[in-house]
Amino acid sequence: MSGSTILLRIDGEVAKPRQFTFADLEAFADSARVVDVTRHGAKRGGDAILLSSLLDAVDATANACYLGLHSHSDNFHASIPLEPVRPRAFLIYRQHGAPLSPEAGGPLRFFVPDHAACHTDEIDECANVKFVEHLELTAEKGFDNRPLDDEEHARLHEPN
Ligand SMILES: Nc1nc2c(c(=O)[nH]1)N[C@H]1C(S)=C(S)[C@@H](COP(=O)(O)O)O[C@H]1N2
Ligand SMILES: [Mo]
Repeated sequence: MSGSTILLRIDGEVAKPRQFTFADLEAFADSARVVDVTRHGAKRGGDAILLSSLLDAVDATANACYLGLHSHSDNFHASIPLEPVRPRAFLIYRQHGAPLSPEAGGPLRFFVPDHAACHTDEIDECANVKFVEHLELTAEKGFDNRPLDDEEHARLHEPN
């Protein structure tokens, strides 16, 4: 992956849709960065950019009520209420100074501290979308194919 590869696009209910490269994420101020995400419960470590700082950069509109998290590479999608996660969620993008590895959910992984257990709430562990390429802000709940029960969940995590 080169420094100019686009890692993320943010669109939908935003005034200024934008794409971000690794260099763009590195250019955020220190106040936008979470250093060592294990302090906030993320198991695999790394550093992150706050969701709120990314949303400020695209100027999310007042109509933005849901956050769509899309991984097109493995067709995994979640749509969660924005307001409760906006101040605390972040996108993990770097580990040991390099882009986050696919093994850790990279190049970008969404993470909400204090998420609920899998399929017990809209904001659950399953919403910590790995390989996330696209954030889409919407007024209504959008497409979501997270597992709905234990059986579906077990099938998703089956080695293939
Ligand atoms: N892209 C993508 N993200 C995903 C998943 C997935 O299958 N694909 N599984 C989700 C589910 S159901 C859970 S419980 C967590 C598991 O995170 P872990 O692999 O770090 O344990 O990732 C979530 N993020
Ligand atoms: Mo899950």
